[in-house]
Amino acid sequence: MTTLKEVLAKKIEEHRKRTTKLLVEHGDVKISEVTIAQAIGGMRGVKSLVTDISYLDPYEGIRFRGYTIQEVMEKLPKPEGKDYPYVEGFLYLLLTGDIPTKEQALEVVEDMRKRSQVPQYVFDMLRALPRDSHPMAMFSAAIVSMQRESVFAKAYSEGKFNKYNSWEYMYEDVLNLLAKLPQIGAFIYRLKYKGDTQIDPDPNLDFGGNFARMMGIDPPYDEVARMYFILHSDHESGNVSAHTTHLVASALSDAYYSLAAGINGLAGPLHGLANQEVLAWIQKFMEKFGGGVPTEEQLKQAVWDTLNSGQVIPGYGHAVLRKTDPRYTAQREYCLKYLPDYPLFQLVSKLYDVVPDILKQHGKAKNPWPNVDAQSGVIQWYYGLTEYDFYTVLFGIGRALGVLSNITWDRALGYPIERPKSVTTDMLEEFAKQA
Ligand code: NMX
Ligand code: MLT
Repeated sequence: MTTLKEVLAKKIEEHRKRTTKLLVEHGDVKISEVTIAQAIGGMRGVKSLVTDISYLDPYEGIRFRGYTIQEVMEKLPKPEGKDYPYVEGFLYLLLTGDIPTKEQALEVVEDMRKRSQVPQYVFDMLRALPRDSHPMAMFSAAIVSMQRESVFAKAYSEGKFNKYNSWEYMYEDVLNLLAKLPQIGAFIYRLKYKGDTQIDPDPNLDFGGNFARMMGIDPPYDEVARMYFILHSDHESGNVSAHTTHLVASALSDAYYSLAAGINGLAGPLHGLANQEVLAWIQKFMEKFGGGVPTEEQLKQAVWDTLNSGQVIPGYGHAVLRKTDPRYTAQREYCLKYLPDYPLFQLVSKLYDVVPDILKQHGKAKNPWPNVDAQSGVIQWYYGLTEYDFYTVLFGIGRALGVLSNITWDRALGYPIERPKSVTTDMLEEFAKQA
């Protein structure tokens, strides 16, 4: 057994007692009430999910297992000579809550390397899809096509499965699946945009390093990959991709079905696809203004034109956050260090100067500040990844780390099938009369 699995098993044993005590001794304590506005309005603010993998404070932003982004980047072990941590060490943190030593992180690197072989039928299936399929549809199809590999589904069908050991089968699926995602993502990229020129992985490289290699993009893109996957990994449990993955897994669907469902949610323009939308929107400006950086006045006009045509400003606003997303700030800091004079970065910075005030004047968005998607495409574009249809696949590889850690814990703690209650409009009207 690896150190990661052993440590996780101990943590699960301890944690089960806390969950049981809460249920048995304090199960009636209220943590939330639901209004009509919340029932109609996307359940905003209703506290009805539990996760310890990450927590989102509206003003501070995300913490992973209690650590801020800066702390994660500082404390986790890093490959020799690199500034950003091993993604594998970050996975150790998400699953266990502990910062691994370099040896422990390297053990996960080795374990994932052994699990990383993508079945040939996945490549064949992807090649058979129409070449104009969206990369997110291809990514989702690749994940679900591997469902036949699920050890969780096999154990269930063989009757080996019980409430206490099911997490171990989920853990195996989760590691097997995660280990393959960089190659699947890079394969889709090179199939779709680089004339089907697959680049093989290098067994000596880590998750981020290998992804950069298989994409065919030189260092420091390996650093960008590590940073990007970590930043996009988790955003507590209520966002569409995390919630969907958890919901589907609650039916005891395996990790392949569950992640594919979450990825399908991430593909929506109000969620992960917003990073592609930001670049598409910015490119339109650039073309309109002859390719140069537009003036502040021109930008203001373009933002108002977008709002007046009934569209949202991509990369701005958030359902929970009420300040600038620290994931935006982390990527902005990268840009300030490595590409401060890059025109696209300057344009994104100018947008940061003008959009919040305009959104405040517009008066609709509860949060006028930028989210993670407003900044991420710029860095990709700078390193030559200009095919912005692909950007949400990058988000998806990162998001898999968080949502798959979550469903491992869902099984460990024996969470039941998720099934909230719905009411009719007549009933809401009746509640309103009685209030
Ligand atoms: N531009 C214009 N209008 C906006 C924006 C924006 N960026 N954000 C919110 N609004 C509008 C929203 O459409 C709604 O209008 P209406 O009452 O006409 O339906 C009103 O403001 C109130 O919405 P909020 O309560 O502030 O936001 P909500 O929680 O419903 O939605 C988002 C959150 C993120 C879906 C929304 O802010 C948005 O559409 N942003 C742009 C898309 C985006 O950047 N998505 C990425 C989110 C992060 N991610 O990576 O997933
Ligand atoms: C996310 O990373 O999932 C997004 O910021 C959306 C959210 O948290 O609702």
